[in-house]
Amino acid sequence: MRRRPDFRPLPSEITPREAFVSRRQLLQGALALTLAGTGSLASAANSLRFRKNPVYSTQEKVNSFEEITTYNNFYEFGTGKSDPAERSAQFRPTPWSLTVAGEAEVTGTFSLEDVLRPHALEERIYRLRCVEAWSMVVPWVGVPLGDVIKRFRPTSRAKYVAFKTVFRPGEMPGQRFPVLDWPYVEGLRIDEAMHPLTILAVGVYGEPLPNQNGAPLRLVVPWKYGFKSIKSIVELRFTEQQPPTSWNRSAPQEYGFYANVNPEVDHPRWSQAKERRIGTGVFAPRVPTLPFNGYAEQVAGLYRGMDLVRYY
Ligand SMILES: Nc1nc2c(c(=O)[nH]1)N[C@H]1C(S)=C(S)[C@@H](COP(=O)(O)O)O[C@H]1N2
Ligand SMILES: [Mo]
Repeated sequence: MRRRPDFRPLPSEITPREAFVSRRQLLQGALALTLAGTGSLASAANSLRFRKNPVYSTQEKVNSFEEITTYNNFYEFGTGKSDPAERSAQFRPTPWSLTVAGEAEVTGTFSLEDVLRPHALEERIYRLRCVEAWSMVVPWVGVPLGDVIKRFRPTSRAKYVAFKTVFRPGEMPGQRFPVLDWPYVEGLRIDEAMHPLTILAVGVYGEPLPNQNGAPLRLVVPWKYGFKSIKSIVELRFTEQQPPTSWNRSAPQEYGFYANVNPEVDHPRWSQAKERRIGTGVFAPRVPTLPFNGYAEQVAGLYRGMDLVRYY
């Protein structure tokens, strides 16, 4: 793993050797307890250690692991909802590295372990609202993106963060066809990226992300349509200009840069006013979609004074 000499952990991240050893022992003990306590079917080797974050979690009924991992959008593995689960077995999410570039004091390529080590994992239950008008409730495990970003010390010129998905046509059969301009790219304004609701997810249902959900590292921005939550991220770049995004490039009149969930702004080909919650059955009534996907209280302030019809 290449590691640029200018990447030094902050003093608070340095763990004395003894503390590290005892923490590891503690971790093993806690893991056994977690498994005994929840009766989880997951093997000890696969389970993540995290704390639940009720403050940032919805009380709604979570979707099943089966629903969350078999009804996906991940065009790198095909455009059908079951393609990602059926066609991602060849994908190898370990080892993984993340390149950090652009307007920041700390840049370079880092192992995912180095990126995550100082951060405590949290479980957050968020609604996911796809632009195709279906939704799910997902127990993600991850870390606030803002906490990770701070360690790279973005400069005052960093107005946006651009994200890039891995390009591996050998392992991702969908990338052999020009469905989108690969690799998939996305972006956030820096204040959106720093917002405490925005997370980098590494797991779901207490286990590392399955390939179809964006292993080993994906973005989750709960007040935006699902396509902003880019999967299998390999690069994070701080930019002064608004970066291009895959769906905006492919159909600019249908998909904007902001993509905030907005029941009042319809997709040109269908309404965004209601949604179908996956798992409630085809005859279940559609439920109204909430502004900012129900997170308006927390995030509406980011867009004060902006015309959200123009900036869709
Ligand atoms: N790289 C990449 N990321 C992606 C997509 C994709 O096709 N490629 N689809 C997006 C869309 S449209 C949605 S709705 C969510 C779906 O996430 P899930 O499959 O974990 O529910 O992933 C998003 N992230
Ligand atoms: Mo989506």
